[in-house]
Amino acid sequence: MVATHGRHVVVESPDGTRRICHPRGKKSLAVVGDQVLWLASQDEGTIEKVLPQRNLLHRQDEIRTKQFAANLDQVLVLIAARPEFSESQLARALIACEAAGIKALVALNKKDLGELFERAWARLAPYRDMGYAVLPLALKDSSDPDNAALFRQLQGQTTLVLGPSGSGKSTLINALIPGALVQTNEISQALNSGKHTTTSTTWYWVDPERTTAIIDSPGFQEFGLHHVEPMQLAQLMPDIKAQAQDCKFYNCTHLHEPGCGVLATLQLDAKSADSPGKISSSRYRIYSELFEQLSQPQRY
Ligand SMILES: Nc1nc2c(ncn2[C@@H]2O[C@H](COP(=O)(O)OP(=O)(O)OP(=O)(O)O)[C@@H](O)[C@H]2O)c(=O)[nH]1
Ligand SMILES: [Mg+2]
Ligand SMILES: [Zn+2]
Repeated sequence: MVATHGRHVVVESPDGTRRICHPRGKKSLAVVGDQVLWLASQDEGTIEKVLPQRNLLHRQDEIRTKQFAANLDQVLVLIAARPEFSESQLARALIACEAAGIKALVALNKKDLGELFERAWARLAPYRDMGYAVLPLALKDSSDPDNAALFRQLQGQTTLVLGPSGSGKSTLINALIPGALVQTNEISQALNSGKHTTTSTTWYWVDPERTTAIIDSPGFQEFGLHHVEPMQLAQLMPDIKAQAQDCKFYNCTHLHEPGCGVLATLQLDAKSADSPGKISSSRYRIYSELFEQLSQPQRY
């Protein structure tokens, strides 16, 4: 399954030919990356069966839109120096990847924006420290060696590109596949007008041998994590997880308990400004806010 357009989808056969298919009932609702069995009906087709998935990434946001992709090798969370990224949304995307058991890397685009870039890069320090690959990017400058470093990480993999609107996801597809001609959003001309913004998730082959795949997706504003249990959360945040090993209670929420390894680390950090390998105040705030949110009864 290589694309979704509302109710119908595009399916690619092993020989590379593509055709429009319609799901047959709820059970055959497929997402990009799914392997499906389909039956021809004239020049279109119906999806008869979705084969078992190796993994599935999903989110649910306030307006209830779900986006999915399945059978991924990795997720690239692409953010940029402008628009300024929300750390909370970045953290949520990474938590969703951990929950789905999918490797994630982070790239910060628009290196040409000088001080804005430097500031954004500094905000990513906790993510480097907790073990994520965080790569600089300059997609506007095709000769920049940092781009080549990222492209190497994509080789031979199936990668879903996730990120807020305007970070350069479609620009990345165009840089990797010169013939793709994906429409990109020129924010300078049409700020927030939604012009040429990506509206559907689409699979692209990077090489003619079809060994490297990259999946473009619409930008997200909200990254809902309704499927994560609050007590699961600490295990999905590597920096919190590392300190939670020391908690006195096995069911510690890391919010108020005595003998909590996470709270102890925060107190230490407050005294010595940059003790490495610890938990930043913004990360802990994100943890506690998310814990609270996920503990509320579902609003929908
Ligand atoms: N300054 C600068 N601008 C860039 C760079 N890379 C991409 N852009 C611009 O950023 C804008 C948004 O790029 P897109 O590729 O459309 O962003 P997107 O992530 O696909 O956005 P959505 O489809 O809305 O989710 C465009 O105007 C690009 O030309 C860069 O390295 N530097
Ligand atoms: Mg796009
Ligand atoms: Zn604790």
